[in-house]
Formats: sequence, C-alpha cells, structure tokens
Amino acid sequence: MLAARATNALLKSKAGLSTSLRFASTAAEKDKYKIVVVGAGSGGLTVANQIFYRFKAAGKPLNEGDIVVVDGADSHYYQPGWTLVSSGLLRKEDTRKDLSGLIPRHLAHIKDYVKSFQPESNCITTNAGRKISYDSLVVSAGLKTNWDGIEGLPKALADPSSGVSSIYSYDTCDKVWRDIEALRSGKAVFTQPAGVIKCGGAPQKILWMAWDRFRKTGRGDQIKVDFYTATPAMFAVKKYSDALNQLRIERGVGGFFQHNLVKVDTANRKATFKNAADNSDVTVDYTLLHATPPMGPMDFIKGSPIADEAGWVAVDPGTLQSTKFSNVWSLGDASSAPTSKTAAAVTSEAPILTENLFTVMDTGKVSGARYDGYTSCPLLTGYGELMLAEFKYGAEPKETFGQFPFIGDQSKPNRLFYHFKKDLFPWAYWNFMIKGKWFGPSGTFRPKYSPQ
Ligand code: UQ1
Repeated sequence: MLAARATNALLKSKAGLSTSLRFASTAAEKDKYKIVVVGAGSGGLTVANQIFYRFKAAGKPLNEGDIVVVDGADSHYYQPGWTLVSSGLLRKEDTRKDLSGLIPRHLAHIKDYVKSFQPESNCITTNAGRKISYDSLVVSAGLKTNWDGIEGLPKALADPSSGVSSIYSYDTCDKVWRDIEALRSGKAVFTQPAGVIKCGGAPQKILWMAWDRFRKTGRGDQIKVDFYTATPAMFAVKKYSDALNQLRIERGVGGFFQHNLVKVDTANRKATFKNAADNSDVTVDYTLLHATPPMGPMDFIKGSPIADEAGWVAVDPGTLQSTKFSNVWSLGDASSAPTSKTAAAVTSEAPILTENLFTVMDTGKVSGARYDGYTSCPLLTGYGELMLAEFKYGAEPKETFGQFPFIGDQSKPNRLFYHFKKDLFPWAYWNFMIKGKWFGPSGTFRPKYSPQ
C-alpha cells in the first residue's frame, strides 16, 4: 500500500510541471470544494459551466477545480432525442456520449454517486463513503423512472416480440421504432401515467408520429390508435390542450382520460387500467403498446434534509434557492419548482440559479433574478410538423414567436418548429447548452438581471 503510494508520487513528479499542477487543482483526493454540483445531466453540466463563466465575467474567476460535478455515470444522454429515435429520425447512438469527454478542464469530476446529504455541516457523502464539503451545493440529480410501478412492464419490455416498448430509456427507445414499423394491423395503444413525469407531452408525441407513419405507409385504415392517459385532458395548458384534442378528433384517435396503466399481460396482449372516475379496472386488448412508466423523486433525495414532503429538493420557485439551507440550490427534474420537467426549463432555470448563487456567494444576498416557470414542449404532431408549446407558472402560454407575423399562433403545428426540434435543439444542446453558452429562447445571449 505504502509502496504503491510512493510509486504513484514518483510517477506524478515525473509527469511534468503542467500535469502536476492540474493534478493539484483537480486532485481526486481533495474533499473540500467551493461549489459542488450533484448530477452531470442536462441541468448539472449546464449550470456548472454557467457558474464558472459568471464568476469569470465578474472579474472574480474561480480556479480550475473549485467547482466539482459528482456523478457516477459513464454516459450522458440527450433525452429529448429519444422521441426522434423512436420515430426513426435519429440513431440512438447519437443521443449518448461518454460523460468524461463532456467535462471541461475547469470543472473537477468525482465519478461516484451521492448517498446522503449533511447540509447542517455543508457536506455530502458518496456511495464509496467519501465525505465532500462545500461552500455552495447545487442539486441537479434528475428523477427516478419506476419501471416496476406497472405490473408486468419490465418483462414485456425485455421481450423482443411483445409489441411493448417505451421512449423513456436508451435501451428501449429503438424498440419503439421497430414495433411501429412491424405493425400491419390491429390496435396501437399509447399510455401516460398518473403523477409527475418528465416531458409531459412526450407520451403523445410518439402517438402522433406513429399515427402519421401508419397513414403515410398505407396502414392507417388497418390500425386503430388510442390514447389512454391518467390526466384529465390532452395537455396541462388549455390553449394547447384544446388544439390537441381537436387534432385527436379529426384524426380519429380514441381518447380515454383518467385511465392509469397498472398491468401488462404479455401472454394475452392485454393492458389493465385503473379508471379514476369510478375506480374500476378496465382491461383492453392491444397489438402494439407504448407504455410510459410512472416517475418520482430519487431515493437518496426523498426523505433527505433538503427534500420537501413529496421528495423533491425544496426550493423557492423564483430564486431556486433551497427553502431550508441558504447555500443549497436546485434545478431540473430534481427540484420542487412547479414547472414541467424538461431541458427547455433548464435553459431558463440555469442562468437564474447561477445569478443568485453568484450574488449570494459574493454579497450574501440574492439578486433580482426570478424564474417565471418558463418551459416548453416541442410537440411533434407528425413528420414535418410540430406545435411549439411554451408556457410558464400558472399554465400560462409564454410564446417566443407569437409576434412573428409569418408564424402567428404557436398552437398551429408548423415545419419550422419541426426543424427546431429535429435539427436546431440537438445541435444547440451539444455545442452550446451543456457548455454553459445557451440560454433557451434568447439563444447564446445571456439574459440580464437587476441587482435586487
Ligand atoms: C431550447 O433551448 C432547447 O435546448 C436546446 C430545447 O431542447 C431541449 C427545447 O426544446 C426548447 C424549446 C428550447 C427553447 C428555445 C427556443 C428557441 C424556443
């Protein structure tokens, strides 16, 4: 053990000045950091980089390795791409990259998962038992997908001939496309569960894409498409919900609301739903079943001192600062902010969290930056068409392009928005967003905030 350490030290000293300096600043052995970011998904990478550049812009640059991202994952995924994979528009390999290659020099990386939080002593503990202390903590750990929450679903997904698939994972999103292409006739059932899920519009995006594909390839008359959703309407925002319901009726898609999928019987191709209206069980036949699993907070956050009663990180919905500890912050799917859980939300949350974290660390006070709940759902309604739902807290539309005369009403699907989703957003994500240089509707221009 000692001998190994000595050899290590020797190797390090031989490695040359620049490497050893870098080693010193990002050394894996260091356990005190200025800023600890939990999670290196869309929220974590975006905000960690934005924080680094914010300090730099203020003339108070942080040192390399003052910010650390803690995440045990090997891979980072562009999850909004999974609906494109499921529609045959993208290879799934293009939605995945090695995480290590996405972490720039100026950020340190601890490749481990967080086990618990000790906010009273400004500390977290990792799975490997390492204690890491911080001045500020940002939690962007995502949410948990409960595949086991539906009886029979894991088995159905694992069976290549079951006709059951889901856009909600890297492993299953390509099966969606294979199943859509293989279906000749029968009934295609698409489901959406009760409770909070990430990207609430995605379960019907894949329905619309399948519907359009069936029609365009001459199978439309042989395949009935039905939507079974635990929600009371097509969408949470009335303007878009009304437009989508109109589309559903025009296209002859069945709508079964307040129906929550509880069981999949692969052998008999039957799906059972709980109907919330009368608490009855409803069992239907399917030929193809697209299942959306229920989701919830991560176990290590739920019940921790930073969580609210539901298990999300308790934050002020405007400042994104913890309501319990002033040096704790959260954004993305893990946070309690009552917006929809999307990468588009992260584009607006990140600069606000960054600004407030910076001013609190600098002056002890939050700035005037407040998150208004901006989020977006680029709702694919078919090949070459997309309805760009954009809204804020209170389920109120907040449209970026409403004033453009050639676009007008964003509840009308159009081709430009389709190319945003298919081409612009993936490009902006990999090249700008996770590098801290993309601010959603304001593009590469960082929004300005008042000091108080
Ligand atoms: C966005 O910036 C973004 O990130 C690259 C998305 O992809 C996940 C989006 O879906 C949306 C809607 C935005 C917001 C940007 C504009 C131009 C409306």
